[in-house]
Parts: sequence; C-alpha cells; structure tokens
Amino acid sequence: MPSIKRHKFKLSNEQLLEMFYWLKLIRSFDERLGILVRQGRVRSGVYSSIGQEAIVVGTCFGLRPDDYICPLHRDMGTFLMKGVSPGVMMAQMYAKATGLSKGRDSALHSGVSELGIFGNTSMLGANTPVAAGLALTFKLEQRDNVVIAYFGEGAANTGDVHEAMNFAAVHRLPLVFVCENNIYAYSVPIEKSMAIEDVADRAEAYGFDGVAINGNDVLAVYQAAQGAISRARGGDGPTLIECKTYRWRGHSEHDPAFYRTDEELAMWKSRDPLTTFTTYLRHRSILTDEHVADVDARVKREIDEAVAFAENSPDPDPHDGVTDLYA
Ligand SMILES: Cc1ncc(C[n+]2csc(CCOP(=O)(O)OP(=O)(O)O)c2C)c(N)n1
Repeated sequence: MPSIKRHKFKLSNEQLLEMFYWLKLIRSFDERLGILVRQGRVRSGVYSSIGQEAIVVGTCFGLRPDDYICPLHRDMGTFLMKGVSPGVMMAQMYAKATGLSKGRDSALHSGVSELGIFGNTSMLGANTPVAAGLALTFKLEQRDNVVIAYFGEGAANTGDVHEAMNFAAVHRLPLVFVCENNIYAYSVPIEKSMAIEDVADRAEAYGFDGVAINGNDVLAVYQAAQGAISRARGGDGPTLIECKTYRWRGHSEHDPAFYRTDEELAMWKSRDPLTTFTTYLRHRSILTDEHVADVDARVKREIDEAVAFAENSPDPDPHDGVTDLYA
C-alpha cells in the first residue's frame, strides 16, 4: 500500500505567508467571538478552535472550490477558508438575517453547497456517512473531486464513523478522514473512551492507510493532507489522518473546563501552532516585523468590519420561519 508520507508538496514563500494569514484570521476571529459571547452579543453556541487552527489551515489550504468538506462544530475556520466572508460568518453567530441560515440555527449547522460545505448536525460522527455519500457521488459521476470529513476522537467511537470508514474502503472512495484528537470529548479524557493510543491504527483494519501526526504543525498537516488528497483524486481511496492537538478553551464558551489542570494547558500552549509557525517563518527570513504588522492590521480590520456588519444586520423576520422548508 502506498504511504501518504512519501511525497513532499512544495509551497512558495507567498503560499506560506498566506497560511500565516489564515492562522491569524481564524485565531483572531475565535478570540473576538469569545469576547462577544461575554458581552451577550452572540446568540449561537461557540465551540472555540483556539489551539487547533493548524488542522483547518493545513487541510483546507489548496482545496479546490468544488471539493467538499463536512466540518464539525469546532471548525468555524473551514467555513472562512472555503470562502464564507467573515461578515456573513459573524452574522451567522449573531443569528442575524444576513447569516448563512438567516438566523434559523445556531452556529455551524449550516451548509453552503456552492462553496462545497456540507452542514453538520448535532449527532456527532453522523457527518462521516454523509461524506461517504458525497464521495460516492463524485466517484459515480467520474469527477476527480475529494471530500474531507472532520470528526473528534470522541465521535471516532460512534458506529457511524466505523460504517463510513468501511464503506469508503470497500468502494475506494475519494474521502479523507481527519480526526481532530484534542484529548477531551467534552469532559471525557481519551483514556476513558479508547483502549488504544492512536485512532489512526483503526484504518488498517478497514484496509486503508492511517497516520497519526502532530496536528499543531501546519506544514505536517498540509503534507499529510495533500498526500491523502492526491491519492483520493487518483482513485486510490480513503485515508485517515489523526491530528494530535489540544483545545485551549473549554468544550464551548460556557464550559470552564475544570476537569483539566493548569499545567496541562500550559504545556499545550507551549506548542501553540501559531507561535511555532511564526518562529519557522522568521528563522527562514520569510516573515519580517513589517509582514506581521501588515497581517495583524488586515485581520483586525476584517474582523472589525465583520462585527459591524453583524451588529448592523437585521434580525430575522418571524415570517421567514416557515420559508425554505421541505415538506
Ligand atoms: C452522537 C452524539 N453523542 C453525544 C453527543 C453529546 N456531545 C456533544 S459534544 C460532545 C463531545 C465531542 O467530542 P469530540 O467528538 O472529541 O469533538 P470535540 O468537541 O472534542 O472537538 C458530546 C459527547 C452528541 N452531540 N452526539
């Protein structure tokens, strides 16, 4: 079986700087959301991805517009990277009429088919059989598109995920499974839900490659994702990439996360994906103080504008509650 680590996918300095921008934008968007929640401005549940941004950026970077993603509740950044504007995303979190679902749902249940985003449901893991269905469509229509299905290590233990992996393997579907292993499923630590070390080991049992990588290293994620994507496009079937990571905030903004220690959090903060990548770019003289100031200013402006857009957007019209329904 070919190894997903065999190939090296080159990135230009411009692309590396673009990755830096995305990491910063997603981090800052999440930080601002945390503040807005405390100010009572946000109506949606907020599931911060701070600390996990390298997974989103490393997997979405270079995806084609007509490739599909099936994100999980923590993957707000994938929406931004797939082309949803920060303003519309913020309006979604405010449940305003200008948001993705026009104020109908909380947070990340919306999809945008023109952008290749399939909205998730609250049943965790249930997005993976849907992703397999999408990938089957691509295969039947002989399109060389791929699907990325994201799920947590908690969701990895649901029956849906096992069925999706088996089905994807049998039909050699163009599907990349990305497990965001952040150690906790809400308050449940991984050792209380799995008897093995790596979720990635399960792939072999279904008949495809699985790899466990440092999910806080955006370049490691990118290399693994590109390998898996190119194999999927080439008809070689699915891959499982397990990204080891950690969420800095609680499960959601209403969770103070008393179930973990300050020392553990401090240790993971020392592995900050943004700081690590910044150091890498600086060492290679790709990133200068001027670049950092430019990106910071751009990101701040974009988020300020997004907040202003959401604040100034109308609330949904109650009559719209019965439009766009299927009977
Ligand atoms: C099928 C299902 N079981 C239980 C829940 C309740 N629940 C909501 S979030 C959560 C933890 C999810 O952990 P994980 O899948 O690891 O993703 P993470 O939130 O850590 O990114 C649970 C158990 C759910 N939403 N769906």
